[in-house]
Amino acid sequence: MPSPPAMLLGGLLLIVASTTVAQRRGQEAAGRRRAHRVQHGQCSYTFVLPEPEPCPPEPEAFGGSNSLQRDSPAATLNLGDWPSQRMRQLEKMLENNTQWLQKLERYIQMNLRLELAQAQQHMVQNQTATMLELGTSLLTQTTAQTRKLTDVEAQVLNQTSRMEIQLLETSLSTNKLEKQLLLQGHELHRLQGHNSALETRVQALETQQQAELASLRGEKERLRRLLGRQSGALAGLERTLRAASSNSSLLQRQQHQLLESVQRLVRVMAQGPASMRAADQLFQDCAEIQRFGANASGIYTIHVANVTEPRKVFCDMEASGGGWTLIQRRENGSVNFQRNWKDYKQGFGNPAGEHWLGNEVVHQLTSRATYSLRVELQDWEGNEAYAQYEHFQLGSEAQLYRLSLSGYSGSAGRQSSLVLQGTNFSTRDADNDNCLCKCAQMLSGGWWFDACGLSNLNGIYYPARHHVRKLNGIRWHYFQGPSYSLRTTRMMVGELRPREAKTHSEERVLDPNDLLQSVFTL
Ligand SMILES: *[C@@H]1O[C@H](CO)[C@@H](O)[C@H](O)[C@H]1NC(C)=O
Ligand SMILES: *[C@@H]1O[C@H](CO)[C@@H](O)[C@H](O)[C@H]1NC(C)=O
Ligand SMILES: *[C@@H]1O[C@H](CO)[C@@H](O)[C@H](O)[C@H]1NC(C)=O
Ligand SMILES: *[C@@H]1O[C@H](CO)[C@@H](O)[C@H](O)[C@H]1NC(C)=O
Ligand SMILES: *[C@@H]1O[C@H](CO)[C@@H](O)[C@H](O)[C@H]1NC(C)=O
Ligand SMILES: *[C@@H]1O[C@H](CO)[C@@H](O)[C@H](O)[C@H]1NC(C)=O
Ligand SMILES: *[C@@H]1O[C@H](CO)[C@@H](O)[C@H](O)[C@H]1NC(C)=O
Ligand SMILES: *[C@@H]1O[C@H](CO)[C@@H](O)[C@H](O)[C@H]1NC(C)=O
Ligand SMILES: [Ca+2]
Repeated sequence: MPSPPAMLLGGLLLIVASTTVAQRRGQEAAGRRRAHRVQHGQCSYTFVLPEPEPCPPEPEAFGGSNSLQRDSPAATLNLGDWPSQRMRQLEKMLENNTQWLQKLERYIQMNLRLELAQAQQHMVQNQTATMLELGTSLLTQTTAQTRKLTDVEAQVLNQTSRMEIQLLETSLSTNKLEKQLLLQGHELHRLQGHNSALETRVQALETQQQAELASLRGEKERLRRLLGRQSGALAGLERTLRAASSNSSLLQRQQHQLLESVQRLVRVMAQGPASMRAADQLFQDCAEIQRFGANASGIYTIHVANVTEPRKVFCDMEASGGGWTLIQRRENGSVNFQRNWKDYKQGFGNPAGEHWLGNEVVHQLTSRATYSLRVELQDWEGNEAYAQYEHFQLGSEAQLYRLSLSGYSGSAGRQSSLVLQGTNFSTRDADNDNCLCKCAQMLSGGWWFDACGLSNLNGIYYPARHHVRKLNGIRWHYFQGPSYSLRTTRMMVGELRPREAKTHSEERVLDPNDLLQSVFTL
């Protein structure tokens, strides 16, 4: 690429060249020319300049070919008149031109050389600079590339190292696993060995156990037989035990009774030798109880011989010396006395109130000892009377509870209102009287009816103001007549004693009644 000074130089040369061409044409017309050659580097320039010789003017050709040449010579031409003058003029002009040209040439030559050298230097410098620039840019690019490359390399290295590390790790873990595998294999081998040893041991044990089992079975069989024998023995023992326990309950009862007896004995001992005899047996009647020490009227328990059940009775400890066992009482009509044979046999009512003790008990009682009978009566006017029989005895049921009385005394009439001997007992369902009729059904209750007799203390209880003219009421003929129904009656058995007997009983040391009662009711 040509530098600007070089181009300027080129342009100048072109002008010179064209000028030279125009002059040469003119010179050719004249006839002579001169060639100048300029060598610049590889390029060589040839200048063809006309020789400074006088030549006839050729206005048309001259003026039309070159403007630069037309300026001055044209004017001179217009003024010229002739050839000599003109020639000289032209010569001068030519000379001037030539000089000018020479000067120019020199100048150009000088300038050209300088410019060329400068251009050359510039170009070299520029090229060097560009080269340098290129070099630097290349260098920078190279360095950038190198940096990138190093980065990539580093990354690759990093990855490679990472992979290597991973590989290492995996190889390590693989190694470890291999080792573990090996160890486990060893362990397995060991265990297998152990196992086989154990198996043999187990087999040995099994055989041993089987042997033991067999022996145990034998033992078990033996034991079973033994067990059978023993259970038999046990059953026998159980039977004996049961019998023994029943015996023991029996013993307990006996012990209880013994204890009672002991308690009683202790009390008797405290009272002295007089009552020792009474403690030996259970009390048969109120007289015994009174002799034992009780002096208060009330309910006590008696045990009558040949009568299985103990009986509760009311004991009157005051009337006529006390010790009386009540066998009958009427007082307010609270108990029904219209009953059959069986009821009169067994007894009924409440010992504390109205009641009939029972023919059987009275029979048993009066069969074992001598008894007196005391009958107490009260009418509705408040009068009291009594009838006493020194001996009183009742036959058995087979004897129809036949009545035996003797030794009458009392305030209820000069005579007894009861037939003294041989009167049988009758109820509405047992007609044992001496009448063709049935006295029990006619006169109500159960009694020793004759035909039908002068008394019936088991008749219908009539309240106040209804008690007169009642044949089936509570009657005692020699007290209030044949049709007067009494208010209260009591029949009781005991022993008649003279008045002195009471002082004898007062000498005794007596226990509190409630304590005694609790003992007797056991
Ligand atoms: C040399 O290079 C500079 C810039 O680098 C430019 O301006 C100048 O024209 C150049 N000269 C030549 C002779 O190429
Ligand atoms: C030559 O040219 C110079 C100027 O370039 C001028 O002054 C001088 O008069 C000229 N001489 C002739 C003879 O034309
Ligand atoms: C690899 O490069 C990661 C980030 O990409 C870096 O954390 C790690 O330290 C490098 N490893 C090495 C070995 O240079
Ligand atoms: C139970 O006692 C009676 C006597 O009370 C006796 O004969 C009998 O052998 C006793 N029974 C046993 C199993 O001891
Ligand atoms: C009452 O018992 C005695 C024995 O204690 C006996 O001899 C008698 O026959 C019995 N009487 C009756 C009526 O059972
Ligand atoms: C009869 O007398 C008894 C004992 O005294 C008593 O319990 C009962 O309530 C009396 N009955 C009548 C109806 O008065
Ligand atoms: C009482 O009954 C007996 C029979 O047990 C009889 O022989 C006797 O005659 C009767 N007495 C009277 C007074 O009827
Ligand atoms: C009964 O005996 C007690 C003493 O134990 C005596 O105080 C009381 O008066 C007696 N009662 C009768 C009715 O005898
Ligand atoms: Ca009859």
